[in-house]
Amino acid sequence: ARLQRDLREALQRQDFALHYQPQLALDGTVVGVEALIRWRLEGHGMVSPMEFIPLAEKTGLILPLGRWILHTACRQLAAWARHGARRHLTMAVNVSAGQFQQEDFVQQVREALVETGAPAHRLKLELTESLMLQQIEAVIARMRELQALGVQFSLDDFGTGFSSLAYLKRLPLAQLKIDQGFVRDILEDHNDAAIAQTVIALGHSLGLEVIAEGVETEQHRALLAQWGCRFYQGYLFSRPLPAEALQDWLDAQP
Ligand code: G
Ligand code: G
Ligand code: MN
Ligand code: NA
Repeated sequence: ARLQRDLREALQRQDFALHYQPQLALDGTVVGVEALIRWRLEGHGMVSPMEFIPLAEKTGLILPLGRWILHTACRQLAAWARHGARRHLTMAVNVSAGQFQQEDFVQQVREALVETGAPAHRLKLELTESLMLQQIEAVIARMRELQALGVQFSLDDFGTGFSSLAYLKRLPLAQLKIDQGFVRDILEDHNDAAIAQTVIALGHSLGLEVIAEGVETEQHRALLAQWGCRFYQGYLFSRPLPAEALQDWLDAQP
């Protein structure tokens, strides 16, 4: 109840920030970023989105919050589109199941794109497997509506859900994201190594891009590269950064 009130107040004050974590291709070029929401609550420190996103969904506050996230990410994307050297960068935005299922979600995305002038084809929505536990036909229909706008999709945390592989080929996805839980232990754990290799092969055989998240060391990157993974995200390259720090980080790239 306390946190709920704090969340409501934080929304009014727009006390949130988006941080951006770089995503890199095999050759080290930056291809885009993932937007990750941050909330600093006075007298408490950072509150994890794993804590307040579910609360926001339960209370309906996800509506205005989700709108803010989309607009803020799209505003940044639009700024890059006008900036010669950064015009190719993509913006990945996490969308929780409850958010995706709001009746006016497609309209929210359309508005964010129109109002900011962001290029739709550089916006990538990260969906989770939990969404696939819902009415799959309705989910696919909605994805197609968004796809018609030009928006792309990544399946986040892949391998952690309970869903079957049967839906995978039916979803209009551009990308699979190997969950960091599998990436973390690939150097020591044969099972996780096998899973990571399988996800890479599976994604590619379905014509999807595969990105590994949670890449923390050069050994991890090299092993994933050996298995054919072409996109990377993780502390090895950069933590999620505030917009200003990200600009500096991008400027410092070769
Ligand atoms: O960045 P961090 O590790 O704190 O994120 C924790 C979890 O919160 C991740 O699962 C991430 O997908 C989720 N998350 C982060 N930012 C957002 C956001 O803007 N919207 C939604 N729906 N989830 C987010
Ligand atoms: O669930 P999702 O993939 O959206 O959340 C990504 C989360 O992983 C974010 O909270 C982000 O801060 C975190 N993260 C990003 N890179 C790394 C990494 O290299 N190591 C670890 N442990 N966490 C990471
Ligand atoms: Mn994500
Ligand atoms: Na993930």
